Amino acid sequence: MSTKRPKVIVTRRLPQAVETRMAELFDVELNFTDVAMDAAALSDALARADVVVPTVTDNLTADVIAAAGPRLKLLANFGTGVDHIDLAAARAKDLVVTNTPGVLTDDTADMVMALILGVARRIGEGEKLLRAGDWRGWSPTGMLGHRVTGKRLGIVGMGRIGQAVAVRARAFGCSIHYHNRHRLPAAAEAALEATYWPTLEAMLARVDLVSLNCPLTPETHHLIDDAALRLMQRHVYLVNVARGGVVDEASLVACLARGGIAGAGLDVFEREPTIDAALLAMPNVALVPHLGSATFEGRLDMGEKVIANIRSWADGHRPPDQVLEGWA
Ligand code: 8YV
Repeated sequence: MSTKRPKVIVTRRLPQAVETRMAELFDVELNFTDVAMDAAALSDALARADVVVPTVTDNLTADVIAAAGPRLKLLANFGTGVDHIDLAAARAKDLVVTNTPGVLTDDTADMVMALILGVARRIGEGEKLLRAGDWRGWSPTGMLGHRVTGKRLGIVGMGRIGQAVAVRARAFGCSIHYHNRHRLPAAAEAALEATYWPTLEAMLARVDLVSLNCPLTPETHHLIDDAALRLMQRHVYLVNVARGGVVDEASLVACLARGGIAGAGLDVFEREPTIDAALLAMPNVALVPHLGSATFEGRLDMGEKVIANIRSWADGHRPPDQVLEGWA
């Protein structure tokens, strides 16, 4: 057992109920300012705690982790993606890393559908028009979008979230295509009537909608680059709820500007919270600020998972959501 009442430092504000429960269970230090920690603040946290609870806004680089204090044993991430944590450095320090998979699957998949519909049916554009007081009334040719029913959806990354997107998209009448490192078991593929594409390139050239649902790893960094974008057909809508770094944003902007694809729905960006000015100006791009898992229910569930991970670690067990080598 590492310690009975571990010193836990939480880097951002969490839902009240989660913070209250943490205060009951742990010697917890909360961040009431909710200001994201810079490298110095993170280093200080890693120097003093047994457990740090980071989020996607904490850049836990190799240097920051290498300088962690001897007390630090666990990085209990509040979130599923751990691309902001240098896992090799964590391993070298014998740190356990945990995340919160499963509980944000449905919310994130819902956001994919919202963005597909948002960009294809021009919801943001329409709302902007109304709010600006510029709507002159219905017209037969006004603000036409594209039908989602019947389209071929290409899912890149067929894990939990990718499969949840497939379930939803089927209900909207889309046919499901996917590319993944591993092919799904035959039964899962049959249930989704999904077509597996061993190569991403071949799939990108054949689909109407693309949804990115893979984690960001060295292998998926800029997976959607200029060459990949040039394979897509001009009527394609690209949706990214994964990580900004999966897409080469500069190439995406250039592609949209030349009409290489019809539009994009983006929840994540390469340099959050900075958004490329060109994207902000494009009417055919639906933009939301990393809201994929942003539901009250989801955040409570994520907090529960973080607590369960810390508790089982403190009790000397392997935490249920330990991120193992080759996590992605
Ligand atoms: C979270 C996410 O809000 O869990 C993830 O990987 O991308 C988001 O939905 C965020 O990561 C919390 O740290």
